[in-house]
Amino acid sequence: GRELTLAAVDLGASSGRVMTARVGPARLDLHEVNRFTNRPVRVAGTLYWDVLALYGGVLDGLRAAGRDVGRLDGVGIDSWAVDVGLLDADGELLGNPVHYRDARHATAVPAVHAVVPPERLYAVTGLQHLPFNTVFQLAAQRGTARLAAARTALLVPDLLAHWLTGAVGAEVTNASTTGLLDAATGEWSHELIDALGLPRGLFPPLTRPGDRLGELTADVLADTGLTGPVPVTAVGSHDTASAVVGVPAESERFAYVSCGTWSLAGVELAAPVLTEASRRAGFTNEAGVDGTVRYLRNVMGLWLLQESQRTWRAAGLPAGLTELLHAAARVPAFSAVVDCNDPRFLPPGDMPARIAALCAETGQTPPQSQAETVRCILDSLALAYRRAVRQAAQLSGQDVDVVHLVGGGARNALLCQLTADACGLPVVAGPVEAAALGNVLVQARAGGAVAGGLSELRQLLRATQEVVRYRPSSSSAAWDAAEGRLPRR
Ligand code: LFR
Repeated sequence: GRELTLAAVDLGASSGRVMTARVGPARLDLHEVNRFTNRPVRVAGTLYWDVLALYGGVLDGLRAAGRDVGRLDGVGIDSWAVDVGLLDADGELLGNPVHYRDARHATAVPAVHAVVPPERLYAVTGLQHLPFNTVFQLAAQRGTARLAAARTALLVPDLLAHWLTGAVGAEVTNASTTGLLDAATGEWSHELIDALGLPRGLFPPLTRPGDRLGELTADVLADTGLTGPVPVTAVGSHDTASAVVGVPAESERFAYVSCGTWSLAGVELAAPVLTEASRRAGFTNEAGVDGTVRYLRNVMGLWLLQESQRTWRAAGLPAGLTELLHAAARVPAFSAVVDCNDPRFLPPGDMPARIAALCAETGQTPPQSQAETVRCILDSLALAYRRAVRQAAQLSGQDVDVVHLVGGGARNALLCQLTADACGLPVVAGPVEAAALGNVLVQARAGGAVAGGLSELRQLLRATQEVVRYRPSSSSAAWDAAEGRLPRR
């Protein structure tokens, strides 16, 4: 294969980035060309994504990529899941996409469950219940002028790809997070769409990672200074799907924690697990690249830490991550632990206060200092990873002998060590940019620069990316005892 120069657009909940990569049979170099803040905006009580600012950041990134590398052989886009932009009959965007942390989505849960019981939703979609799944978001908008005017619903990466190319589609890894995709057929579920009174036409034809979506339009080429044609290729457009491609696993016996604002902890499977036990345990069967299943659970993740830092900064307290982690390492372990997935942690707000309240409720002494709060968050995250990894293995029958921790959290040495200790397994930390790497690998394969399945792509990762290994140290009895303090799940 020849070498290609590719751009990955990777949008996270707190920042977006455009990276360029040179990829060939023995080469995978990634380089950041633009990073921009993703700042949600509350307007009249609703929390929105500022999607035009994000698109502006993408164009700036493509322009910078053109300046850096001359020409691009392709572009791929991934972002967080579930949220959609609605287009009207003229193809105009009907307002900004609403943020999944907006409280209104959850109000539709009882109405949806009255029409399709949770057991049936799970049997069809295999999707974990999250109160903001697209199915609830759309149900919450029933009767609004906006939904009545909507002709096409586009997930965020599909919306950006539409603006870049004109193409309309729904990439399947991300579509699998809507709660409207049939896990058995891999197609939109007309049973659910009809039962909920949604127009079938809202949901565009599915595309798959590796499909050529189109080319940058003449406008975009002029605006970015790039020379055409530049193909836009479907990747695992759900960031977690790309991050799982980016796990440098050696064998199949691995678990992963994709650790960013959210932590997604689980295993990779060949077929979904749709049992009642799995539903009750809150495991999801999201579509992965190459027909794999991402069997995982959402853990509230570094959000707890990010929002704590924001709260402290607003109060005029120092909140630098390095200093906080340093201080937290000196706090005794397990002084207090919380259930990270308590629904009260979902909306933005004062996390230190919420954590203290939860500790008090469970009869523990609430953390007092910033260091104690950070320690409580990290111990609690490690406990949540331990639960998710063990239960994923147990419910799926997949053996696990190593945990790969990828994403920004891989830089957090204390969290990585605690995860190794909690799981009683070695942790391989990195790459930090797993999602962008998974994004360019899928493009590179579609473009003929690399060949093979996920294991060959991962071999290239192992040959080119740095990782850090952590061995489990502390006794598992301490973690068993800490786990006993949490409510059962
Ligand atoms: C991670 C992620 C999760 C999804 C959440 C909300 O960035 O994509 O997988 O559950 O964001 O979309």
